[in-house]
Amino acid sequence: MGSTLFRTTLAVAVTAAALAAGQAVADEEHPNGASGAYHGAGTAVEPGSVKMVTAPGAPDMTEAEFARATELYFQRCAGCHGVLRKGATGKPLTPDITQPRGEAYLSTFITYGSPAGMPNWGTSGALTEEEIDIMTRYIMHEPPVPPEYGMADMKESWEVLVAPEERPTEKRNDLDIENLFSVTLRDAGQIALIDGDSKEIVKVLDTGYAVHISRMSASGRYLFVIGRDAKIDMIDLWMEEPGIVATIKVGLEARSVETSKFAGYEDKLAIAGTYWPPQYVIMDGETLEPKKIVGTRGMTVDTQEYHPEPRVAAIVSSHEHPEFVVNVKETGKVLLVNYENLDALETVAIDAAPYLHDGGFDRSLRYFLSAANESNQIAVIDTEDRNLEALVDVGRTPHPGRGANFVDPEFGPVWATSHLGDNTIQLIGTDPEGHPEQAWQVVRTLEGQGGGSLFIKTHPESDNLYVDTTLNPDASLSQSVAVFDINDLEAGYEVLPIAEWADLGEGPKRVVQPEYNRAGDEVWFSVWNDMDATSALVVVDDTTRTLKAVIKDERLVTPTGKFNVHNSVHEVY
Ligand code: DHE
Repeated sequence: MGSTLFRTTLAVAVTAAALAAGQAVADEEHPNGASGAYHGAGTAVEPGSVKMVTAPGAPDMTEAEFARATELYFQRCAGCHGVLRKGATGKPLTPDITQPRGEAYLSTFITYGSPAGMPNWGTSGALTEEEIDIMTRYIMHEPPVPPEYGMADMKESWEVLVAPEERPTEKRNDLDIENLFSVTLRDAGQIALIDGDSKEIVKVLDTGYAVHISRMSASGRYLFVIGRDAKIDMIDLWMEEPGIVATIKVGLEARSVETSKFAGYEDKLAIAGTYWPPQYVIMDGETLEPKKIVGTRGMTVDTQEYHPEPRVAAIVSSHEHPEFVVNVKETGKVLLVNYENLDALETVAIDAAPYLHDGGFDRSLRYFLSAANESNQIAVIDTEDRNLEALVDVGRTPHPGRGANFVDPEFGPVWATSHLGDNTIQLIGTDPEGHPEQAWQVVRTLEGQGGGSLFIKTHPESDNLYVDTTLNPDASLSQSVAVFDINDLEAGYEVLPIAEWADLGEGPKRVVQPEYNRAGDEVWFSVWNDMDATSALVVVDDTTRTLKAVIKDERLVTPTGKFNVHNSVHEVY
């Protein structure tokens, strides 16, 4: 697997949403920087795995040119336009569309970009004239199709390093597991386990490439980590020294992993969704043995056209039924996958809206609220009645992470999202019984620091609501966070200069993803710097909103997501 793919990400990155909102996120100063790694980042699919396909009517290309173009496309274009060029954040680029446009038009477009979000690959110097010429001709040919990845491939990659019967029957270390944090070290392909009390790094473990998220088993014993290369590592936190007990590669590219949480199924099953191939796999929760693979290709909810590459985005575990809740991005469907009988799988496919991305539960754990970020909507799924409860119109490109649950002084229980494409934070009523008038309505819109927000967070013990602005082009915003008092929301926000507190040297120093400790009296932020620069974690005292600690260590390479064990197990956000 070419690990250089992600490390040589976009020389110029533009988030479509931010651009559309008039906020160019050109990353000229940091060609390999943090924002470049977000939208439109390269795919982990190996370019060498595809065969050359030519299309009648397209200009000639040599095999070497085709191979070079495939590499460039997978690195720089597939994240937005899709591996099969059917369109995602970016427009479709299939030969029926590109050939009528002609070479001159396409090459100009690639060179200069567009206000709708296409980067100016030529004028920024990211692609040479020769590369633009190759890319122009390449996109007039048929898109090459990467290989499928099925049971035989998964079984071949699957390894149980410590069999369940050889694992401890009780916790064998004196770690306070409930307050342990799993921290993504993105570009190192590692996670760091950090003790929440002492702030010491307990262990750094090698995981998948451009590692993405961590999720917990229901018991809080097993930690699952997934890389963009679709490698899952299962870590046993009970061992004397927490370590990897099983591993598997479930596809060529992935983002999500989850475990069964319904009563009676705790720690029994795991599930992972892949971007390529577009499918999900259900695995044994103790060994990762793959049990059932299901494809997600099918019709979209809006135009009801076939989509060959509907990627699996967020997956959560229902607390109402023995089901996984699976977001299928491009088709806009939420699948409720019942795991009681894997030989006769029952699935409810709920039409929501494109493109489903991330989301979380409301505080009752009955409703799953998910961003449909191309539709500027939040889809509300009732996991008890198994249907779509509402589609709520919100701001531009909602990106909540798992969102934030709290009680609005006027409107009662709400769940909140921030946005990539505008500066608003919107609060949606989530209490149909106690506050029926407000349920599934935007009850309040707050003005935050700016667009480019990725994550928002609070805690039941806290009065604060934190909003990052990680991808805002203004460094003073991307390096700080806004904090609102949830008892006095209209008073506006205070700005905490997180990156300044970290006192690092050069680099983008983007502040990303607030995460609370178990008690809810500290909030941790990552100060995400380039791979060759110093990064840090900043811990804020939640009561005083002042700096409590800076965790700096040469092992903390490109820290991004942080997952507190207790909060992940109990969906505290
Ligand atoms: Fe993520 C969650 C996809 C880029 C940090 N990210 C998710 C989820 C999806 C997703 C589908 C929900 C998983 C779930 O709940 O099961 N992320 C993608 C992308 O497709 C995208 C836009 C581009 C890419 O090429 O990967 C992308 N993500 C990023 C980043 O660049 C971030 C900021 C830094 C990094 O580590 O890569 C990033 N994503 C995160 C984090 C979460 C996440 C920290 C979990 C948030 C949480 O609180 O649960």
